[in-house]
Amino acid sequence: MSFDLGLYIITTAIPELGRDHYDVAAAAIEGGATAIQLRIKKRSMNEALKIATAIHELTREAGIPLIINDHVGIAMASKAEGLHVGPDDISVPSARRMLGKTIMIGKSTGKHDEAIKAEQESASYVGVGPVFPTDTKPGKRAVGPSRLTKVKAVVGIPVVAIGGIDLDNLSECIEAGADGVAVITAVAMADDMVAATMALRKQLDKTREKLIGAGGLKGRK
Ligand code: TZP
Ligand code: MG
Repeated sequence: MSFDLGLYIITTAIPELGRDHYDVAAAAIEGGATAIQLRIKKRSMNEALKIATAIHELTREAGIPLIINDHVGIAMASKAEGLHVGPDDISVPSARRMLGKTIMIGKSTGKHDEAIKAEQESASYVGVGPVFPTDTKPGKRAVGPSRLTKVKAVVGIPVVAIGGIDLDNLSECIEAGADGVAVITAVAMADDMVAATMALRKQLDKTREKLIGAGGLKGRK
């Protein structure tokens, strides 16, 4: 099955705003997210699985994929549609052996050679970033939208831009070659998370239409 990773919203908990992963996921789905990632860091596996299961009900109903960050066991137990791993997590080949052929496995990459390797190792998509500076990954150097163009030129799998993406720079990422954008802060910290997601979705659709009109969406996943 192929999924649209165009507006890929990543959950987080913002206790000071009374928001937990479920609230972010629910609002993002209502606003038109095309994929949800559960990025849960400081919870017991038991609690994480409960949250994954609850969010999975929502994503299933919406017909969009749930992707689990880091935890292969939770991806397996929740029967999520995807797993996302970074350089310090389980390798793509090991995750693929455990989860099977059909699940989506995403890999965070910085440079184009890492993206090529990820595709060779059976990754389903690559996350590229941080594209712009972001407080979510403090101290990590931004690679800029030109990196998206470079990676897109050398892989056949979808390229998802991540890091500091908001309404003002989303189009730049898509125009540079990204198939989609992954967003935390611009949704989770918004006054109105549903409205913020809707605005991002509208901008994504508008940019895609413009590129299709210009013949520039060929080969996008
Ligand atoms: N990986 C690279 S940048 C990033 C991750 C998880 C953070 C993206 O979050 P934000 O808040 O949308 O910049
Ligand atoms: Mg990770």
